Amino acid sequence: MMRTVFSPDHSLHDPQVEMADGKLVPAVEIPRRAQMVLEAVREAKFGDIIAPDGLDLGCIEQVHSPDYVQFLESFWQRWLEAGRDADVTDTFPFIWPAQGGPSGLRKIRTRHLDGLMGYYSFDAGTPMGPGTWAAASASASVAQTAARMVAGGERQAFALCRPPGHHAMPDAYGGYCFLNNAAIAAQTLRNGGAQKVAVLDVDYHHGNGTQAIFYDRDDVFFVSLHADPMDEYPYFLGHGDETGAGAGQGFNLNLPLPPGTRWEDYAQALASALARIEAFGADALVISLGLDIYERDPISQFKLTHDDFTGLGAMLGAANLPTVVVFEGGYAVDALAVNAVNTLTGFLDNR
Ligand code: SP5
Ligand code: ZN
Repeated sequence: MMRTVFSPDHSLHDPQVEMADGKLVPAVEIPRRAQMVLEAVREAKFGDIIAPDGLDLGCIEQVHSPDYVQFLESFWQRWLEAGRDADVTDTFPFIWPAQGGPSGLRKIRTRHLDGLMGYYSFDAGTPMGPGTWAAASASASVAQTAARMVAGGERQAFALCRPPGHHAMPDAYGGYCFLNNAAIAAQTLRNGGAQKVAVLDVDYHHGNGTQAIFYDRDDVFFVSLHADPMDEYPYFLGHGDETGAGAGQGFNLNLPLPPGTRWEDYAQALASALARIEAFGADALVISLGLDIYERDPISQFKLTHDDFTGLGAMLGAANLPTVVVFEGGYAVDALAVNAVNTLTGFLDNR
């Protein structure tokens, strides 16, 4: 049995276009993604589908800066107050503080909205619109509710989050992510009594936000399998030599894999990730479940088949830890249903 937490408010984040390859192209992180997964888990009868409880803002501010959260919450009002077009569906930052130079990086919170958008973002590929905060905060509350269920004794729960979260930094959005749902789930488990939490990220892209949030902490072990950032987004984090800092030294593990990776090699890396999590002695597990490792994902280059997701779920279930599964990426929309159901079926069959 596995209950699913879901909020229909995800559909309030409804991007139409995104910037990619020098063009405005149809957005891929769209409401239909969550609808497909919802219908699939309903038909699979894994367990009840329940609504989230209210948002615990205090917990969110344990992983994101309060001023960033305030920026997200007030963004659309600021957009309108700045006299911008109220009919715009998608906004994009276009200027960032430069990284280098003799005086180093100056991050300044400007009065002007364009400066603020650059201050609180790290890419131009993440449309933000009028309903983004409503959807992102609902998505975070979905993660919190699922984590509270597991902290309260349920063996596993599925947080059907949208928008996704694992790229969201302590104080910056990007990669279609605004609030880091997996980090919020891990923090909720910590607040609920778990001493050691592992976050295992199997999305195609490195979970740069989750890594950054926990990089100097030894109570949350972040482990990620992803396309080598030498070849793939998010490029600037996710390399194998990033192992944590300060008290967190040794509590970050990146396992970059080449684009084109198939299940056989993927499963081998996953086995070593799970062995490291076992050695860590986690009390609970958060899985960042990106279904963009699928062979026909439109923006990704791993080669997992429908059947491979059953094997993925089986290996995750066999870790035999209290687990919050958090939905992340996956853009082959019509394949999300079978890939999600196969993963969760494999998981539940191996508990
Ligand atoms: C949560 C998640 O999976 N976020 C992914 C964000 C990826 N953003 C960058 C996508 C760039 C895609 N370029 C594809 C080129 C195909 N012509
Ligand atoms: Zn991804």
